[in-house]
Amino acid sequence: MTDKLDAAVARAREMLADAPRLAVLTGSGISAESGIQTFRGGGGLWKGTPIEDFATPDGFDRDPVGVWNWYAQRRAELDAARPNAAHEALARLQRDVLGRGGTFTLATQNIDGLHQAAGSTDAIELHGSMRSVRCRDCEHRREMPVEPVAAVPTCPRCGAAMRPDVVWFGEALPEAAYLPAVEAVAECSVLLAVGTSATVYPAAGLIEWAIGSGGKVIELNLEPTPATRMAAVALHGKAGELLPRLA
Ligand code: BV8
Ligand code: ZN
Repeated sequence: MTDKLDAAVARAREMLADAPRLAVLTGSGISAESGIQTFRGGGGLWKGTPIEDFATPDGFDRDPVGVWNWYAQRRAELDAARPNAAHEALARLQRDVLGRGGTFTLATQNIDGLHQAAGSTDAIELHGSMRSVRCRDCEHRREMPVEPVAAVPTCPRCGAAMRPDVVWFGEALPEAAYLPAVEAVAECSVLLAVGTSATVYPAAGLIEWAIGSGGKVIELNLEPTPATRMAAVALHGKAGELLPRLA
């Protein structure tokens, strides 16, 4: 570790040690060391198609089996994946903060369920999860892992196509997830942003919201992002190495 990084880790530890209200926002980077591909890591493309075209309602309508099986493949990656030291450190941090009477809110953009597997409780899944599927048209939802199909299942209630229960580009985040996340960052004393490129809204907007509400931001990422300029402390390195030093 460089002295600069050591000093930044020490400052971040101080900020976390007495933060009465802690909010955490994670992105795909926190799962990279579990072997899960980040969007950017995959070059932001899938079959040569930009994610923004593929992970959309139109993308699904154009190629329902293709999109469904893209999620099935990503879910299959999870069978081999385990939470890494970063997920485990956040679960410890939650217990420590709650143990000293503070408040702790974890909002993730990830759909891999690794925070829950590491012991984090009440994790807010801003972009949904791969544990359930829902009807493309009506409210019908079913807890079932997304597995490969030759044809996507149809809704038993209205006959429309079922789809992964995730938030695609151009879709609003579920209020049940977004509102508690907004509330947490509006009240937080510190927001810890880990492994997110801070480019996808409205999730990325939570960082600005924390600043606007007087919260301080600690960013942990391999590289600078648009959020770095807002951070009181920016830690550049791997989440699996740095987070255990903070918690
Ligand atoms: C909405 C789905 C409106 C599940 C995801 C122009 C045209 C069209 C749309 C827009 C536009 N401009 C803005 C928009 C809105 C759009 C948007 O923000 N686009 C961006 C690309 C500009 N947002 C939306 O469409 C949102 N909806 O706006 O709806 C609306 C409103 C009201 C009513 C109706 C409609 C919906 C956004 C949600 C999209 N779904 N996921 C899934 O398939 O996973 S987003 C998806 O990509 C991920 O969830 C992730 O959040 C995002 C970014 O991917 P990555 O960059 O890979 O991941 P991440 O950001 O986490 O970056 C990885 C980081 O980790 C990197 O910085 C890397 O350095 C770091 N890292 C890597 N390894 C490590 C590490 N750090 C530490 N340690 C390591 N080891
Ligand atoms: Zn239906």
